[in-house]
Amino acid sequence: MMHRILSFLFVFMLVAPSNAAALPAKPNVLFIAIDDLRDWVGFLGDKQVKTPNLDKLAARGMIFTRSYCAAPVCNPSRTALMSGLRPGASGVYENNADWRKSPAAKVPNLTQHFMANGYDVRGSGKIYHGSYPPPADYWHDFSPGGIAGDAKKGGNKSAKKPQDSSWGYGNFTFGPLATGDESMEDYHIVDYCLKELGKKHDKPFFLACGLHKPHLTWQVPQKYFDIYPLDQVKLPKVKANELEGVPPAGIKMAKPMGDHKTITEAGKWKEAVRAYLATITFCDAMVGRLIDGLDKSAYKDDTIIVLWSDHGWHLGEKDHWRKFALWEQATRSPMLYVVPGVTKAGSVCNRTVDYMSVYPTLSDLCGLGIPPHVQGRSIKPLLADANAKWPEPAITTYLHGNHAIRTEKWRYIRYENGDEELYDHEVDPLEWNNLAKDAKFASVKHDLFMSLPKENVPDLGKKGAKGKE
Ligand SMILES: [Ca+2]
Repeated sequence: MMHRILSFLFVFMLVAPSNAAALPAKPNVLFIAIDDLRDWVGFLGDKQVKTPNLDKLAARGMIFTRSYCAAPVCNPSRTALMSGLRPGASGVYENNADWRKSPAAKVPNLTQHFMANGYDVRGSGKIYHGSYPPPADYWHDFSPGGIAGDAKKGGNKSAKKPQDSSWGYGNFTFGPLATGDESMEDYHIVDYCLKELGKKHDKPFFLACGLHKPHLTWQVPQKYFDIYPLDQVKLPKVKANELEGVPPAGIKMAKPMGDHKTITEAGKWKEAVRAYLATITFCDAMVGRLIDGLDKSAYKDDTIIVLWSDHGWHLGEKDHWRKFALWEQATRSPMLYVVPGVTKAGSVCNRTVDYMSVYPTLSDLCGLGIPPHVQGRSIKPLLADANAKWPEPAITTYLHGNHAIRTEKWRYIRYENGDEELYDHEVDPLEWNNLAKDAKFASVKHDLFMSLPKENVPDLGKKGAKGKE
């Protein structure tokens, strides 16, 4: 019997993934933040997009099929993740609120917590929202535009002169560029990180890489557009009346007479989707460069990789575009972890998690302790066992007093004015059938209602200004 067990163990050790090695006491952290990437990645089952590098990375660790932002907008999402305070606790609900003057700046943020615990903390690119860079003492070193990018006045992320085939209005501009990858700011942000990975580090490091794409504008080199011939591009699945059953507060968020009207009347829906796909694949290539660099470095086996995108994106579902809403498309975004000695290669977790978990999880994995102000919960038990018990819903907040609660079965949206939506994801993954008014679901709704955040501090945003995207 013992012989058989030993044989089994021996075979298991032979086939076990490389991350079966133990988690080091002070692992390094490679923290990859992506901007505006919705659930259109191969590893979450999208059949159209090409994300070979992200898929390869995902296969090394654990993906989350139900991961959600704390807020469906850059500034509040990132503020919540980095500070550990939900929007309802910080008062940062939109891009118009300077988080540096909010309670979120009065608690140790994630990078400060790592600095206080002996880590060398560096980064480049978009980690916090661009309008409100954190004070210099949040990092040992930080380069907003990456190597070479910083040297150019104001970086080089602004819209480039597009080719004739481009189209757009405001920052909603897309089209191929005649230039190469090196013309993109993200290229230089990755370069910064590659340089750090190539150095000898005496202390454990926390290295943050904040990529700007696929945020608008969707202007990337031509080769990424060439991957998606226009006549083969598929639009998201929508029904004839997408806003049927959506209450007034939801319609107000959808703004059907805004982007949707402009884009559909111009006949640009398909081209817009193509440009988003192209920009995602550019982002994927940048992640590929970064991970290749890690794999060639001395830190391949003792570095935790976490990758997350700050929120999702609508491409016409609910007659809505961009983020700024509480439905599945705006709130769901990819998250994955590769943790040596903890995650098994190719594992999939279907529990509902939101990004308030990132701060406590990284602190937990690195043995730093979790500061008492942090509102999320460590998902280390899930990283070790995808099926571990997890009673928490994912919670997303947009503007003051509006929240979405996501469980494995339900999405419940409660707006500040009392309007409600309830969707059963087992039968209605596209959220077409609002059940909130059906008396049959009163007790379901009540249970979900009890999970709503109790704290809704006043909005610190500048009145009448939405803030820069
Ligand atoms: Ca964003």
